[in-house]
Amino acid sequence: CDRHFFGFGAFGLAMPQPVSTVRIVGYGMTALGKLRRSATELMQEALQKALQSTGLQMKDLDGLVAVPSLSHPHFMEAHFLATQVGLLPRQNVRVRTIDTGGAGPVSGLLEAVRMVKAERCQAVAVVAGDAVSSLATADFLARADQGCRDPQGLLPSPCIPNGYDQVARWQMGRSVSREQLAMVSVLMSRQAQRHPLALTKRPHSLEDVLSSRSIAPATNLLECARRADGGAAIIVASSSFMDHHLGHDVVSSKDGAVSERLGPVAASGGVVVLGGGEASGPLFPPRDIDEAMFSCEAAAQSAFSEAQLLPGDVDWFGLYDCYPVCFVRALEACGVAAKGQGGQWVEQMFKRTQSEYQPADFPINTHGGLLAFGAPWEVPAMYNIIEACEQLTGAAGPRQVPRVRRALVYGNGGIFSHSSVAILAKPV
Ligand code: MLC
Repeated sequence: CDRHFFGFGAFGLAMPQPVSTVRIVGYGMTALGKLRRSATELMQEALQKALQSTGLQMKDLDGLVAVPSLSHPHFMEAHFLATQVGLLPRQNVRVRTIDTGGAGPVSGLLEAVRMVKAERCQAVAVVAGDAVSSLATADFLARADQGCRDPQGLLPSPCIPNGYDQVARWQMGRSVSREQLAMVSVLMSRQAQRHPLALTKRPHSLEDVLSSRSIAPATNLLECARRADGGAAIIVASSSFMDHHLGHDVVSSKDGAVSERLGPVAASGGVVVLGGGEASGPLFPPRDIDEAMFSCEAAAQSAFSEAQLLPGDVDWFGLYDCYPVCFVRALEACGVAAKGQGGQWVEQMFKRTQSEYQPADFPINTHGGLLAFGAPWEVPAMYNIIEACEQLTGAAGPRQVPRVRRALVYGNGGIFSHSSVAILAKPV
């Protein structure tokens, strides 16, 4: 019974933790690119890799959250996937589909935490995958436009870039200039150079971005989320379940080298979910844009309040950057930059990272974000979560920011239509 008060105690790794501690204990992801595979295949591969990284098997899961795909949509995506992988039919398994657009992986993480805490699930997978790069452009745009087109037809095709563009032009003159928006893409391309899976293989110059093809009045091609195929998954579990699972594993392991075959997150005791928050906005920008349409501020405030932390307590940020204006607003909403100073903050960082720089100089989106790492529709916030896990467990290699104790991840859905924020920490 004592064991119930110790997280990962059998592994001898951590201090006593209350039984209710919920952790991300593993993750997995596929390659990114034009993969010519279905979204379901990508989800399955990511799920298998996530399970492997925890030493768990499919039979150990009793919960699954999935976000839907654009390329291969299914009625009740989570039920479809759970049936495909043999998780269903089985007693006492709960699965649900969450559609908050690009916020989905963070909403899914928060839902998985609730499933462990309130529904007594022991291990819940959160899975996302999509193949939007393998769709022909016309097909992709027909599907993407359908989701966000406003009934009055104010949003021309491509609706998503045009929707963000309307907000970008509204924001210009308030806290950001046209050049500062373009600098966000340059910054992400610089960060991507340190991640082996990132799609953008060489840094952009400001001129590259400003002279790339115009997609909307103040949005060029290199300022659009970089379309990709890919899948990613995380496993969320209670510390007492993992303690039991790993304890058994240690006993049954012949060579005792359990940690060698586990991923860095499971081997280091998991990443604790300290708090989260969500808030919503309209599906497309209203005719008269004002602050009321944005929701990241409220989501971040809820997350900070639940975690009982302030922005200065966070060492690494994974901020959604589908378009530069989303990133600039996130800087201000999450307290990295003061209100109205987002553009200036970007410009300072642009100058600071012009020559050789350390990950600690710019501890945000160290993988390159949606603009440069890759953006398989609703998957990319999962990359923010995975990068946060790597930073918190010291597994980020050349991207490692020293001494990361707490990380904030933000997912944004639609055209500022939903915000989900989670604050994660390494166990103490
Ligand atoms: C595209 N390219 C990039 C890039 N974007 N390269 C570097 N950085 C970027 N950010 C490259 C492509 O890989 C390709 O290279 C070439 O530029 C042309 O891009 P394309 O996509 O093939 O062009 P096209 O078919 O003409 O379509 C252009 C487009 C489309 C702008 C209409 O790319 C698009 O809609 N992108 C945005 C996707 C999007 O909005 N996602 C959702 C974000 S909102 P090569 O070598 O193959 O020629 C969100 C919230 C939510 O995230 O809820 O989902």
